[in-house]
Amino acid sequence: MAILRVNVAVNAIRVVEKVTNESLNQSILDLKPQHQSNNNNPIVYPTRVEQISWKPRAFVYRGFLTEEECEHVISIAKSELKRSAVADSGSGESTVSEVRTSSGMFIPKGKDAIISRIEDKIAAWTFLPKENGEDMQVLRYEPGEKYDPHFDFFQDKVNIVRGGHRVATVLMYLTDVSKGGETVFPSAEEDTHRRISSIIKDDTLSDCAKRGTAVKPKRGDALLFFSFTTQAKPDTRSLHAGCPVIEGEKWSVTKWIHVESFDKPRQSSDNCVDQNPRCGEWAAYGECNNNPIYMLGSPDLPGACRKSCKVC
Ligand SMILES: O=C(O)CCC(=O)C(=O)O
Repeated sequence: MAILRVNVAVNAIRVVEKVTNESLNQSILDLKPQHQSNNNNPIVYPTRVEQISWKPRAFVYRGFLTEEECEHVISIAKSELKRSAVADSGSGESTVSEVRTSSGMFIPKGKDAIISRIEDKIAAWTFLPKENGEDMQVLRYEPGEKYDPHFDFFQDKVNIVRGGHRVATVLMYLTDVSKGGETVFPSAEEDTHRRISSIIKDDTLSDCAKRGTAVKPKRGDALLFFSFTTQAKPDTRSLHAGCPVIEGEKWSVTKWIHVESFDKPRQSSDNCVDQNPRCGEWAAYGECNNNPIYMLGSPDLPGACRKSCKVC
């Protein structure tokens, strides 16, 4: 009798173990990375993000894009590539230059469901509104092609009219590159330990990449960096370059994100109207004095609440 009771108890434990293991397996399955939840809201996984620098603020998200998304972006761009251009720092005009020798094209925002999904994912990761982003730019670099060190914030007054400055950049790698093609930040504040250990760990880095904090292109990975400091000043440490590709081909896609909506053009500065319905309330709280750049504007850009701040 006693043996029977023990057997019953052992079997009961086995049943509990089986149920527990099955539900554990089930919950592990549920935790497997998915890029899209069932209700179409994008999911981002903070644990896949590594901070690579604090000055400038730069982060890499491993496996941000799926294989399907990488292939889709390349297939849209392939037949439409043209030689890349740069913005002239005085006039803001787009000009072809030896500084940047890749080919590229722009994909209109929300072109199809996959592009929209990528844009939703970028907004969810960066916490920056989708409407502040430009159309994505696809780039292809063949061996020898590169983008010399430059800033993503504008130095001219023309390009900031729409959406204000570019505050952040998300650069997504669509292919691995056998050699070269790294994105490098030559002025990043040195974390010597990290720099040395990454060079020792990775002797495949090109000489160009060894001149700063570098990210090696890996299909699906995304690099986010900010061109402004936390004090809202252009961050000169955000200087960055696309190192020459030495072997293979590099495909990437860039999303530049502005401080304000890129979709809704700002009213002209002659127009004395508030840009936000809450301007009156903010002005009453003293925001015209406390937050003058946003409320009143700067020499480059009119503020959003000029009417309520009584400066027009
Ligand atoms: O290709 C790269 O790694 C850099 C690209 C870049 O700097 C840009 O598109 O602004």
